[in-house]
Amino acid sequence: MSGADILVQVLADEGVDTIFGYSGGAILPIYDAVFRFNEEHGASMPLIVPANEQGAGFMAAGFARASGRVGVALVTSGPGATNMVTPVRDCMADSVPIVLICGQVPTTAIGTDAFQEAPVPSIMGAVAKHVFLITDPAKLEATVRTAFEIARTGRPGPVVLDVPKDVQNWRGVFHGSGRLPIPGYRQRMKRLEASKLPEAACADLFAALSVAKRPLIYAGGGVINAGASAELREFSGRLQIPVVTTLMGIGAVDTTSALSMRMLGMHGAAFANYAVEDCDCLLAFGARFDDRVAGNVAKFAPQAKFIAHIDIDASEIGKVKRVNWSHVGLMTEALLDLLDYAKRKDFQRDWSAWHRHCDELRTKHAMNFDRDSDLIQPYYVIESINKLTRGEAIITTGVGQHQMWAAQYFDFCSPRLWLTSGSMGTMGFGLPAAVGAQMARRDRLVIDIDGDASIRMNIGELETVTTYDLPVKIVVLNNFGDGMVKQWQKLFHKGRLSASDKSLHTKDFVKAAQADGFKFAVRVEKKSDLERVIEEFIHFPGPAFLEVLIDRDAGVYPMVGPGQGYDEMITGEHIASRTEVVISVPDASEMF
Ligand SMILES: Cc1ncc(C[n+]2csc(CCOP(=O)(O)OP(=O)(O)O)c2C)c(N)n1
Ligand SMILES: [Mg+2]
Repeated sequence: MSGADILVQVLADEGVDTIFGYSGGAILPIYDAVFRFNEEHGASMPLIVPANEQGAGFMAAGFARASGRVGVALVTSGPGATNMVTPVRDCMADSVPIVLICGQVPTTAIGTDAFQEAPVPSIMGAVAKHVFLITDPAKLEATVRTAFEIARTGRPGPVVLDVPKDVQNWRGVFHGSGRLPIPGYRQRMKRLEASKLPEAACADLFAALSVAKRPLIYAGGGVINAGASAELREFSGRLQIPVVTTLMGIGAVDTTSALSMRMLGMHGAAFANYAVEDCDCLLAFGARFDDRVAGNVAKFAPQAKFIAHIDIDASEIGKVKRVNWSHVGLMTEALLDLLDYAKRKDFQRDWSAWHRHCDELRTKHAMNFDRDSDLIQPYYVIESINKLTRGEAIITTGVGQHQMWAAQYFDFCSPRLWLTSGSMGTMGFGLPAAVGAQMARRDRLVIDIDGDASIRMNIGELETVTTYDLPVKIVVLNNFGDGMVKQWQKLFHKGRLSASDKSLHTKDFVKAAQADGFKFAVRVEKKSDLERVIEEFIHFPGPAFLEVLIDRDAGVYPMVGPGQGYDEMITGEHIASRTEVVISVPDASEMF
């Protein structure tokens, strides 16, 4: 077989059923091999072609995030590969497994500044979980298989395969098995997989819990990546411990459940942040005390006498916050070990006073906004969509205020429904991620909640939606500019809106969508039209586009400023702040 045929056969063996990518000279043999494979096997590996390789990267990421499977992207050398740098870094930062296959100039031309040559191993080496430059064609088959193994095991991440054209055209024997020897990595994985929580460690954790009066779980994306949401729900439910999640952890527990205290952090719910302020025992599961959560590390969870941390990545333990107890291992197994211990010891505590306190926080400091405003408030848009989708839709976003409003006001009943560029915060993520998610989950309603600036970044992918007739729903919350940037400029730069106001821009989003073949493309300007149009929009059977002209001055609240503690949180006009309101339990330390 040719190297290209071998590579495609390994993809098929790995269960790949969708490839996102853009062709070009240095990758032609593999594109041809995919074509022939599909001819023989009834289009079992469709190629989804974006407008720009960055789109393919975020499609593969959306596919991976929605399904938990490895996303695959296939691009040419030089500019094709460099257009993928942002999605690869984005996947690394959010621990998303993808395999990116890049064409490369022939081995003899590498280093000569050949046509469309780029130093992919050095560029991607800095941003990917791992990069292979395949110079020995005899190792191609094993390397492709190993790339999938590395992408999906341990802390998941992006793996890049740089495949010179002569390696694609080489002819050799397909073995059907075999991987590269990567003994160090495999030993680490084996240790992780075998890691049981020792009885003594369980005893220590439960000893801390037994004296805790206000325990809180702080769950991150690691729980979802590990497929441990069910175990987390069981753990939290059995022990009756409330849960806050990070932006990446949204959906790990059902946000509508009694024990969910929703999202914490810079734009977390006020009640979530107050719960963090008040807790005396914090269990961090698959979370990493990121600066959007612990902007001021010393002031984070100031009353927690005991902090426990479970993570798959040893380098996260103690990286930001010193903890009292830690375990490096698989999340599912760790939670099952803890549950098993709790059952065997019949561990039970009455935390009803703490539950009442959390309920009170939730009621008194509920999310809210100006409901009487004549202008369309973005929160109202999300609430209205949420009334129809009820926590069951896949939501993707761009980056900015709209992203935070979506995180705050949508419900999520299950994991892998909330797809957002968390750590990198990459504008332009939403639309291609929605395409990838819809390819992975044909049965689900997929909605991209986008910003007018974010959608511009990959607006070419509107056409991809209609080309493949994907019933993706796109909402642009148009505030005529980079709203989040404006919010910071108002707060920290005396309102000088340097390069962030777009009120003089002339883009007609509806016409743009129509030009790309959208049969449903509607702009809403009046509040009274909103609910009716949203109903039509959500129930439209094909691709649909909705632009909503929102209050340009709407802000994201609450907000904990960068570097600040939660005690400095501002909650805006419509969410009650604890420093202004008298609550029945003003000093958490005196609660019990
Ligand atoms: C690729 C990229 N460039 C710049 C930024 C910085 N940035 C963060 S939010 C934002 C504004 C986003 O505007 P829009 O998409 O309209 O969302 P809004 O905040 O208005 O809801 C910018 C420029 C970024 N996150 N990503
Ligand atoms: Mg905007």
